[in-house]
Amino acid sequence: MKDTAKSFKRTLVTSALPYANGPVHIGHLAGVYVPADIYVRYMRMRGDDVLFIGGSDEHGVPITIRATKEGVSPQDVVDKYHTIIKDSFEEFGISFDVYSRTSNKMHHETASAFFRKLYEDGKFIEKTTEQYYDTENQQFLADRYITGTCPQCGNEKAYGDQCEACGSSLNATDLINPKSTISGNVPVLKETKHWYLPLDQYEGWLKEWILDGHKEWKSNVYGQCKSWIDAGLHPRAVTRDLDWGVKVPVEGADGKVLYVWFDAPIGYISATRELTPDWEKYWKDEETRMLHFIGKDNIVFHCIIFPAMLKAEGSYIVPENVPANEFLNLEGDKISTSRNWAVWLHEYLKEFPGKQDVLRYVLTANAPETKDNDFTWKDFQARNNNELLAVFGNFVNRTLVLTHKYFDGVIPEVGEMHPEDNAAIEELAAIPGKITYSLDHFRFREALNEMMNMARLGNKYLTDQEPWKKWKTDPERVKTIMNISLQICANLAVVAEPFLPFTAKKLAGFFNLSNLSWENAGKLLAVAGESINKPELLFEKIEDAQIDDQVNKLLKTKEENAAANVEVKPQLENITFDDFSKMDIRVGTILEAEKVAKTKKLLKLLVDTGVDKRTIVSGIAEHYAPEDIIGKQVTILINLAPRKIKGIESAGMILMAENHDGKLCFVSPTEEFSNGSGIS
Ligand code: B3M
Ligand code: ZN
Repeated sequence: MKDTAKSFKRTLVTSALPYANGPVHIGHLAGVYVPADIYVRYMRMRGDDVLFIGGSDEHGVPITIRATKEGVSPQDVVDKYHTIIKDSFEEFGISFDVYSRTSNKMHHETASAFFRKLYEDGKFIEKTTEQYYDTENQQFLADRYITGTCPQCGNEKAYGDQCEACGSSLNATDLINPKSTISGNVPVLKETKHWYLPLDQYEGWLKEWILDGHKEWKSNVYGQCKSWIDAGLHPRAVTRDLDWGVKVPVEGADGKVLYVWFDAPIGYISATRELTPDWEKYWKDEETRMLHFIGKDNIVFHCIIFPAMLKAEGSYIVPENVPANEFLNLEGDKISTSRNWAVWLHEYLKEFPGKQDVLRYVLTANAPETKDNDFTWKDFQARNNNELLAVFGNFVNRTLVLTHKYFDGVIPEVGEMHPEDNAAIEELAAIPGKITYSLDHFRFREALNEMMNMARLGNKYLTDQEPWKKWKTDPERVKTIMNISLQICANLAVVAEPFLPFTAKKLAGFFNLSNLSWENAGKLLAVAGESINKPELLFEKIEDAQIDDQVNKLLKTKEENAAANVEVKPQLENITFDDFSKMDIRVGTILEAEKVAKTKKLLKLLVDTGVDKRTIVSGIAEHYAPEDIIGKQVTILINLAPRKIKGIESAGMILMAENHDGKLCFVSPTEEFSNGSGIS
């Protein structure tokens, strides 16, 4: 990779704008905001000129669908979730320089002006085409208002603009078996005019810029771009027939708004404008390095469509890198807002107060950097108890407590250095460079592991040197041991800052260190003769009960989803009364029951039908034990033609109700009835 840090004057970091249609969850955090925040904190510590841009994406169909569902206006929806998202990011320590929103005036103006510029420069194609229309709701069906089968991968739940299963970007008219998500109806085609960005015209430039020029991009990102470009690009509509969004600012566009993926990335520009009058420096100067932190489902928009827009406009820079992540799953299942299968940030903050860094740690240690990964509550607990607490916390605590015990909290002088002391100092000095290397390559897991290696180094050094055994006999030696341990602690305050900012702040407070700078990492920061403050614990044990609560909460969600997902089969074709009266259904009693040998499902029953006593074979062995059903009254279709099942002649059928999960139960009279009673 190029040594980008040197050839640029400043860095603009953008992080995907979350849709304000729900709160933020751990998938968003692990994929986008935690790595972006680590990176920005690291750059700030290096003294680099960096801006960190965030905001809520408040347009698009996800918002209006949510509004309909909650029975409120789209503005109500975005007001509610923007506030929840913004507050929870802040409490979690995501250190945006600005967290804006796309429903504000600045954004509408910026996005409108951008569109107009392209319009006036003749960069769009104006086309009247047939688009899907829901006649019942009298509305065109854009994006998530329409679903159907993806022509690329066969996923039956692809949206009108994108298939989330294979990542393809689609036009609604590409879908097979399209269906309106509003009414469930099959839509009709109706003519409408839209503006298209001819992506095909940018193919050559994109090839050169990405495929030839950015081979250092992460392989998942580069690979997606390549398959897009290789497949051939097509003009893409950038307007929609919807009423929620940025109005299309040209004549003859009543009732039309900008496509959400046209306006949302411009939100990065609007937010920068909102932050500083100097915004153009960050967007229009080749010496700015722009980085987009996003999840994998956003790659095409940030690597192909937005860059083509910026290129078409003409005065903007394009991203230098797009370190997109794969997805984080939760307990083996895809995270989903609509299925409430998530760990929501605002809930986590309430349920684990003061434990921001634990989640930041776990999400980074487990980050889906090169492949999808899984978050489990057990792993969360283990990483806290066995890593943060047992290694990092334990080392710092022992060092500070012993310093207070032996030296009244005053940092002792170093005496004669032993080889193990020199080795520890050398190792300490080498770690920041390794973290730097990993962060410069957007390898956050690796960087975090190096940070933890510093804590491991300290923990091992202290354990091996056993100052508690030497205090009585060799206090001079203990001074050196404690000095070196304190150097490692103070350094942890520096290198932990990007990853665990709350912990780093506490640690720095013990040493009265201020203005932590990356330049100092690896140096001897604890000054002999200075006092350290009273220690407090950095991490606490997370108990099984807390984890059980979280797991139970998820189990409850699973049950609720299962109940809500009960699919009731549609009614069969009508029959006549004559058809019905052909069925002779009677009350009967089970007299004998036994399992049919070598089968899993079958019971052989002897039943008293009132008419006779007969054998019926029934597929209920997985639902009833033979001994439990003797004497049970049931209903029986007695004139079903007899047939042989496993060599046994079965004369009739016991009627059963079947639940959505396949569970069977008898349909019995609610009080004792005489055998042979008819059912009509
Ligand atoms: N709101 C999509 C998403 O949350 C979208 C990102 C916009 S970034 C400009 O996946
Ligand atoms: Zn697909």
